[in-house]
Amino acid sequence: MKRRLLWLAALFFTATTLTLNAQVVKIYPIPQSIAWGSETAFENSASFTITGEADADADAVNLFKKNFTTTDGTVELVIGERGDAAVAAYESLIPAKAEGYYLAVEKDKVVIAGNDGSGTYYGVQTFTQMASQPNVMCATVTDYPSVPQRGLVEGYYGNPYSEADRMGLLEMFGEMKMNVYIYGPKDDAYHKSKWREEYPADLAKKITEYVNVAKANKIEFMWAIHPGEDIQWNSTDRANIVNKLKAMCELGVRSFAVFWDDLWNDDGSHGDEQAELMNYIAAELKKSYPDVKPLTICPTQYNRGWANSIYLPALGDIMNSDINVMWTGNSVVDMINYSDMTWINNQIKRKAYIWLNYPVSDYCINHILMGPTYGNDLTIADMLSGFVSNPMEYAEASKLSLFSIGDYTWNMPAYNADKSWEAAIEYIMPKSTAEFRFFCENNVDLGANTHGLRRTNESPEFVKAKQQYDEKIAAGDYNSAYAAIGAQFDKFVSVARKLATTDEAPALTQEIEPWIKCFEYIGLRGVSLVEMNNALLAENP
Ligand code: 14T
Repeated sequence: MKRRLLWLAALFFTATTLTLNAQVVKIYPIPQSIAWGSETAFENSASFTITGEADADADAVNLFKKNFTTTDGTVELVIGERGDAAVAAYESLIPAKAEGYYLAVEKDKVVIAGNDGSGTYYGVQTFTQMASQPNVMCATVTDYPSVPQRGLVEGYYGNPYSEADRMGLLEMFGEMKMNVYIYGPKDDAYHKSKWREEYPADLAKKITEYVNVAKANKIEFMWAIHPGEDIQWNSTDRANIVNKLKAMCELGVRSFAVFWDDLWNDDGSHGDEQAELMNYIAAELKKSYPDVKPLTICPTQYNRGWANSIYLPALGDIMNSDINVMWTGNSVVDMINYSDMTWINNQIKRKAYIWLNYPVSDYCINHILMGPTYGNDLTIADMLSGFVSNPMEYAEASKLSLFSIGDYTWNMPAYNADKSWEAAIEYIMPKSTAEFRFFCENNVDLGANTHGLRRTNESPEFVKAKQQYDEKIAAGDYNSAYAAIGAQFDKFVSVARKLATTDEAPALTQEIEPWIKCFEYIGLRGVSLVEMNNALLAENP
């Protein structure tokens, strides 16, 4: 293959050392079904001839050509969607599910047959991971997502992402089969405080770029408007909203959300008006842009703790049944369980669209949330219309949790929070994996905070070393007490220095620099403490 992504190679080598055979590549997100053969199909340096290119999804073909050599090929690639002549023989093997695909790797032949264009594209993504080992093994994959919409909502308070941040996330989403990017930065004036106004030309151009890059990666770029702080419930402001969204359509957007969260002047007394406005917007947009997607609403009462008995049922009764309703769970910051889903779906008479407030850190800004993404129920896939994560204002660091959100939402029953976390660490830092893992395991818990979310297993190695220290001190064995804890402090320092100097993820290193520094200082303080003790023991004044 042309571009050998380091993390893929890293995953491969981990797998080989564990299994002592060169066949198993860990694929993320975990496919619904994968059967490995015992034989090599071809070498990953092979070149391909493509059958079906003219009818196949163009983004899928482009991705294949970007990742593999397709001149003078010896291996045949058969590619296309259900209904295309090239894949007619495989039609019955394609899962009849949106974004599903069938992938077969055989002797000198690869078949990638999507149920639709996204399916074909995802088949190419999976094949790219399979071809990360020198000998590409025979295998059959049947795959499709657990949850229809999977991705993020840029909806935190704080610095909106930069263009580079967003492009990096869109690329990762393509690889992780995530299909929605909801754009709603609280500090983008044209989203919230100046919602009536159109973007100036320079910013408008960027929106179009996001739409296009998202499209090429099979992602829906959903643009959100936040009009609630000063909206007047009259026909002028109705028209203002529709006009603004039409202007966004002119920039290429075809998917919209309306956010009514955190209105400190309204706790949900305008439910009927909101619901009717949603229907009105949908009808008006459809007149001019028939291909506009169903709308999404973030309600004012977006969690159970804030819900009265009137607001949500009104939305459920009044709004068109294809309008998605966002929901954060039992409280603002909460993991989602089965009984919550039953409750909310009953209120809104449709499947809720989860807005997970994790790993967002705007309410605990001196922490960075790098632990496993655990606690969401593994049996709720059929109760959801979508599941998106509200991340930290640090895009690169958030990729750790977002990787697991992708894994969880693609194949929910197979999700393992710890394994997914390990794979994400390797994906982000393919070389300094051990060091990055140590940094992450020491940045897990939020500490005391207004929303009450806590994360377990903070700093496990340090906790153990401290326990040894306490035992040794109690036994009067000061030298080995300080040796036990001193090794941990040394590790903090060396890990911090490695992470600060490695060049494998420069954007991440820059983003988390304050935490890396802090990590080093904590270590250095500990080292000084140990040195002081040694001096005392040596009676060195
Ligand atoms: F829209 C919602 F689903 C939502 O969660 N809104 C905000 C969100 O933008 C923010 O990132 C998140 C975490 O802080 O919580 C919501 O914002 C709040 C919630 C509060 F309870 C802001 C202040 C609060 F007191």
